[in-house]
Amino acid sequence: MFQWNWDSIARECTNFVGPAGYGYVQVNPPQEHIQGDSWWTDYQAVSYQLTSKHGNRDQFANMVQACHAAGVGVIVDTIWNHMSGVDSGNGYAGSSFTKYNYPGIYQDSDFHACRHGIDQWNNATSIQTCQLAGLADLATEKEHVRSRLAQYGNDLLSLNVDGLRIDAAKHMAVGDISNILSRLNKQGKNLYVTQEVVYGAGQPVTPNQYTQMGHVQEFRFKDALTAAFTGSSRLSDLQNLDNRGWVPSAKANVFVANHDTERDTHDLNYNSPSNTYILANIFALAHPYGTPTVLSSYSFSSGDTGAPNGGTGVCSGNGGSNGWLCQHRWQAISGMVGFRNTVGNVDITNWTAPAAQRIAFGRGSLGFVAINNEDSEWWMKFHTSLPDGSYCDVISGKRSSNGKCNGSTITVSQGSFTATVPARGSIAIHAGAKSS
Ligand code: LAG
Ligand code: CA
Repeated sequence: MFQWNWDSIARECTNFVGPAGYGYVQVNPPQEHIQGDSWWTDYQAVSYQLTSKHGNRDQFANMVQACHAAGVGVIVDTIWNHMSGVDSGNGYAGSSFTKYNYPGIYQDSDFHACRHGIDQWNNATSIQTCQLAGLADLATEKEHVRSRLAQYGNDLLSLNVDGLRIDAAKHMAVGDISNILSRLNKQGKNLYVTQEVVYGAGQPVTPNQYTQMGHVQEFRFKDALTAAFTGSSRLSDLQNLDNRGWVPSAKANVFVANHDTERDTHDLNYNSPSNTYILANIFALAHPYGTPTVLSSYSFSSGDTGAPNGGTGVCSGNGGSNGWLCQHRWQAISGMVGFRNTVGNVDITNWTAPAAQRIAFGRGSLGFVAINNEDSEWWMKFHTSLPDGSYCDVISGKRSSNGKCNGSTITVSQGSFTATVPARGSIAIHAGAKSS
């Protein structure tokens, strides 16, 4: 829920995120940050007071409670690698600071001696002890730093958060992250950890090195989807993703876009032509590889611009307004959340790819999806293990409370069905959305 404020996330958990079946919401960094209108002030930490442009400590705690009441966990974007990049100022809550000196928290000696940007991407020491984007790099091997970062983590846990997205994990040594995590008072809680380790060809710090601590974000999945949906590689080659040297499926956190990549013209985002962004999200939610994250964000013309509407997210029906996109509500995406919750981790069955940009597959007897990334309709007889019956296509609509589909209805008979998959479109059916 990129740049949504705490009060509006609380409402959205109740109104949509919980009922739709999402497991967690991921929220932006809640700690005090530098002042400014752009969204990325979030990533320049100044203190660990939970006062940020997204809300205060009480609002944060209230959000966690509301999301829990709706059956949704809260994952916090957690900055352990660095503090601010700007030289001095007052933070959002008023704390005064200079770069390398955050009164009562850190002093100069708590930062790595490398005082310039990362300049050797073939050298782990440069990647992990120099400055990512010029941000003061914490000496995460030091006792004081580790204990202060763990104290922050424990404060979040005391407010009942359920998971951490470890920002810039690649820029911290594995031993530093595991040490800090070992200090957290989990009290029996199964804390979800996902680490941001951007794969870079030939680099010495790799996503696979981080799997012992939790999930790792597998950016090669996003790269492969971007290549396939833009036609520079074949969608039909994406059946098996477990044999490519990527993070093992059980450790991979995958996505089509995050808040950084949606600002990169080489990647897919909500403006991508030919419905490719939606089709790629359908694929990510349908394919068993990894644990998917759906980005919900706002439209922008400049990459720096902060959230619209004062950070209060606004959605209704299957979309958003006031600048908010509300991707999590888009029919195809929320429909596929239901699909994924129904199929669980059942393997792919009945894979068929009659053309490079046309694929269809089942998930055993629980679901079936077809994706047509061509500009013409695809009519086909599909073989499926779904039991005979009528199913709601969850891409074009929902199953209403009266059991009818408000999109198209697909009838499976004796292990097959015929359907027309729209140009640059998809159909998906599953055992949790049968029509009566
Ligand atoms: C991340 N993951 O490792 C975040 O996902 C990413 O959004 C963060 O960068 C980055 N690491 C640091 O936490 C964002 C913006 C940067 C921005 C940075 C700090 O993408 O553009 O840098 O947050 O606010 C900005 C300026 C830079 C400047 C820097 C330091 O854009 O030009 O050097 O601030 O003052
Ligand atoms: Ca570092």
